[in-house]
Amino acid sequence: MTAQGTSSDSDDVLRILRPDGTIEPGRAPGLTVAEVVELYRAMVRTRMLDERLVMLQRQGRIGFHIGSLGEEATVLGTAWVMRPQDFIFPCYREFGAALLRGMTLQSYLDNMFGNGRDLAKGRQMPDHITARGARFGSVSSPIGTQITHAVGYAWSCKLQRQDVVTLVWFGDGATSSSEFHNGMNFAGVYQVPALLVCRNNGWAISVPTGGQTASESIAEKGRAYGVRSVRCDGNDLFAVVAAGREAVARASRGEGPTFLEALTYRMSGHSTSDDPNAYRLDDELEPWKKRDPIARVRAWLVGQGAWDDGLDAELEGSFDVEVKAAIASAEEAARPELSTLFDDVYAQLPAHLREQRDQLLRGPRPAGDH
Ligand SMILES: Cc1ncc(C[n+]2csc(CCOP(=O)(O)OP(=O)(O)O)c2C)c(N)n1
Ligand SMILES: [Mg+2]
Repeated sequence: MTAQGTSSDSDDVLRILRPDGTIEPGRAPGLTVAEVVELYRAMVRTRMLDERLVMLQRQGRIGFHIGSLGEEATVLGTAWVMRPQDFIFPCYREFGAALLRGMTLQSYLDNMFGNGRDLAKGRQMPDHITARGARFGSVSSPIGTQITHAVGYAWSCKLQRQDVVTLVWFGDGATSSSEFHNGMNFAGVYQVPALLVCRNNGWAISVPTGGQTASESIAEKGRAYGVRSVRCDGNDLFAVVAAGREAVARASRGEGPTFLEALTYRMSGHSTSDDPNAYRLDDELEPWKKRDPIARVRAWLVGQGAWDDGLDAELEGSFDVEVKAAIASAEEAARPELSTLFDDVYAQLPAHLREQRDQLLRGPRPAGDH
């Protein structure tokens, strides 16, 4: 079985920017050149970080990384359309969006090293970020749980008549989870202001989309719940932005949720803990390399006279300096204090936990003291 389910050539798939950087007849980019430059820079930075973090993991300096290689247009395009008051419920591949929303690079890297400055206090795996200030919730690893969170939050905003739309990302595999069905049903019945985005990247670890569902498309599953459901080429930044913008405008006008199936491809392994050579042929990557979401935007920008090799070198050079400094600072920063392990669960620490904390802080008991 292969990941054929992700073909973005069907007629019901919105496409605007072709792989060669030209625009489909009758369509427009929908973004200014300056906006495209900003998004292109964000996509390149996300990819550079992805590559750097894999190297750090291979060198044993961080424990884990899960990236968005090949999925940058889906992730950054949908984050881009969200307004400042909107709230994002992430999956685990969307660190680039957190940075776009205002999380600092240093804060992200503090999480990757689990140091004492990490907003998750070093208690989470790397990439399990949280950035409340950017209205970007905690990364949800248990498959699909963020869907019900996003729908519930959107419902509460609707009840309180607040103009807030929620965005939630999840994978193709997550559409088999009970949380997907609970969330979709609730979204449909209560017509909540949410944009639900399935990054259909062809794989759920080693299970191809074709082995995940017998439905003709993932979008079809949303229609079954009365949720407006659309598909777009997830490697086409302009199509992602157009579909996302319309969804946010509708939700804000009280016209309910949109389910967006973005057809893309996971160009890397599932995470640094996975070896895709065990289940995927390299041949499968080739057609997707030709549809690379970043190369496509670059080709359009070059066509507009707005980008060239010199600007790439400048962008890569300055980001390299920034990343190296942030990595050095994150790596050198002190680890979280041991005592903080006991914080944040109880307002007043119960006696038995106080005892355990004090024992821990005293260090190992002397030999023979049993
Ligand atoms: C409830 C639950 N079951 C199993 C897992 C292990 N797991 C982690 S990621 C994953 C596959 C998810 O695939 P998909 O939803 O397509 O997202 P992708 O990783 O492709 O972005 C699985 C099975 C988990 N995290 N949670
Ligand atoms: Mg997937």
